[in-house]
Amino acid sequence: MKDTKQRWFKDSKFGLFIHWGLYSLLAGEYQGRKTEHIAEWIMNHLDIPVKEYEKLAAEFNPVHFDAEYIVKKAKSWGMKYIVFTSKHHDGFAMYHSKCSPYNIVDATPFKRDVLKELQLACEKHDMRLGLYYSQAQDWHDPDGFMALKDNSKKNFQAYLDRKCIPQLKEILTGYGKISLIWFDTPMGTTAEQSRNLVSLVKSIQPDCLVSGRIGNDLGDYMTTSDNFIPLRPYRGDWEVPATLNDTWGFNKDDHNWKDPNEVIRLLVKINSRGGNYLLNIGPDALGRVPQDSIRILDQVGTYVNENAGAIFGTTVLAEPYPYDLNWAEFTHKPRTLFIHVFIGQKRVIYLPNIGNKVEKATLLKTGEALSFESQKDCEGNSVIEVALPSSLRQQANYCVALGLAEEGPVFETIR
Ligand code: FHN
Repeated sequence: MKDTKQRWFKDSKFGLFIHWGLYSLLAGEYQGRKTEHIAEWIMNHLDIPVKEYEKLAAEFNPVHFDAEYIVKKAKSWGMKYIVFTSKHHDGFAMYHSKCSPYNIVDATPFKRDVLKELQLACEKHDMRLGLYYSQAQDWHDPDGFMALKDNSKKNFQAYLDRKCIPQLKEILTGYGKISLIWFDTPMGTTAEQSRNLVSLVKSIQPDCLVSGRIGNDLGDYMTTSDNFIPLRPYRGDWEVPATLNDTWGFNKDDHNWKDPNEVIRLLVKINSRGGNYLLNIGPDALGRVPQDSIRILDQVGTYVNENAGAIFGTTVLAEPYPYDLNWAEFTHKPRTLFIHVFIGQKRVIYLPNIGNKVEKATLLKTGEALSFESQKDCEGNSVIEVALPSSLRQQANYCVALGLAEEGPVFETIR
């Protein structure tokens, strides 16, 4: 079990991942060939030579990038931290790096340090900033790893010394307080190398967290597989990195957007099992956030804001509800059980095996008291039945709070 020992991470529940880089310019297609994979991997999957890929920098001019817009949006969606790709696997620094000219200020006509802009916007709006840094894969450096290719001749330590470590020092010293370094795909990183990177981070910013993807089990918290949610509650600190469609970097052909209702449900499911949901946006070549992402997240944000009390500050239940429901998820605070209802057309909420005395029931977003009955069913199980007002019958996505008499177990086991 991993434990960051940091309250902010445990309490965050919801964060914004931003994948943005030169690959956003290609948007999933290079010289008439389309990638079938995640768009930020296009250089690797389509075998674009380094010298050719480098030329993209001269075209990268994202004049619509607006850090403050993004930060304010994230805030309005109820997100508590942002993780931005300071350097992805393609090796291109999205900040003004002094140790590699292959960066957004020196190599593009845009010449703006977008990380600095993001830092200032985060500070202004009281948003935590984390930085993704691809420590092992670097497809631009001859000694950086490249998945799916032969790495046997590479001197990985030389790459670490020449680029990775100096760049980490830059992002940890030049951009204010960094709450998290989001390492990724450790591949052949040795335990000693992972340890050294962790020590480096902590020596510069002792409170900065390190993601589970540093490798060798040295992260401060557990990072799940992309878009995968643990089946059971996990008591340590953890996070699910997730997409809104099927790519991280912008792909003009990927319209497989998740339904906002599904995203709400995933958020609550992750939170109820004790994790944070780090949900991605992939701005395009001009720095615009796809309208579909905004549309989905605006709806999710409405749910989060209306039901913030059932999301933030919640703790994992000692025992999950003993039945598998397709219409609800539960979160919990001492003496309160929150029932998040995801389908409409319900007349009552009927739940067997609530093993704690229910003292009151309220509709969370309005505070309206709801009438309820506690009884025993024919099998002797405790049952709670909450009457829903007719105004709710056409609605999905609302939360009912049950006030409980005791701090003890919430549910009865099935007999
Ligand atoms: O290869 C990366 C991928 O491009 C993306 O950054 C995700 C985010 O979790 N991490 C890696 C794959 O797991």
